[in-house]
Amino acid sequence: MARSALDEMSTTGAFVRTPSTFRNSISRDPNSPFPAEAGRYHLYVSFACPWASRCLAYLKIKGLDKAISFSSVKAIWGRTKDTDEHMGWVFPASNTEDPGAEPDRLNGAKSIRDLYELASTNYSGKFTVPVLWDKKQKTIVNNESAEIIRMFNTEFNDIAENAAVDLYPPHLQAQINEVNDWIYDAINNGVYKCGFAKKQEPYDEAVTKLYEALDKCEEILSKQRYLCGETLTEADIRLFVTLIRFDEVSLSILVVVYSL
Ligand SMILES: N[C@@H](CCC(=O)N[C@@H](CS)C(=O)NCC(=O)O)C(=O)O
Repeated sequence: MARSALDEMSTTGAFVRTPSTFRNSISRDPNSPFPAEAGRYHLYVSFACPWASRCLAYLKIKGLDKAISFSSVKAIWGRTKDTDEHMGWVFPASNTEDPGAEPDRLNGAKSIRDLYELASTNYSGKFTVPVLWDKKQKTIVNNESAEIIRMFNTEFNDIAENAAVDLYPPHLQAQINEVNDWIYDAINNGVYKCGFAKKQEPYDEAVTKLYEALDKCEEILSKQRYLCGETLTEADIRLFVTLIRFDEVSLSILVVVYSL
């Protein structure tokens, strides 16, 4: 079982992502296990992470940043425990140690790994961000950004400041799903397939696909304002957060790989 992205390797040296584990849903139904309530949930992110930043973008766009608190880990991985060699996301000891990063005031965790171990005693997967945390049940609700953004889009509309904004409107859902599919494979996950490839061949394959997909985006966006027409949708947010940190993430992967 992979303990970090650095372990997610096929025998051919290609990066193969494992699915997220915590897949509960927040619901607008007050009787559900995780009801949408102001002040109850916390979003743990890394500003370096495009998946986490999707969720952060939604907090701002939907006007949910007062109802759902958030905090960021340090930009660069560190040792998560003194007792083993695992490297991952860690919190700073003070507000001034790393720009934007804050100590974990909610749970006193030293690392994202600590949060997964608080939520589950037998968890054996990766310790990824984003983490959507329930302060009441002291557990992880969901750690899959694609699902978190859908919940933020619809389930909090009774408390969202911008409830009318719908980034996944029914009439565009089929088109959004279709665009998401190729952009996920070639760009969102594609940059990881490039960054974490251990052999030349899977790297070459991923990088070719990545630049072909970027050209396809360029072609679409030279004819229309957004990926699915004239309105901003989920597909644009998912592309934008990967593009905006294209160079920075490549650089931080290099730093991690060379520091191991
Ligand atoms: N499927 C997850 C992926 C999240 C993910 O891969 N996050 C990376 C950072 S960009 C991470 O935290 N990696 C930690 C690790 O590999 O140990 C999602 O979209 O929420």
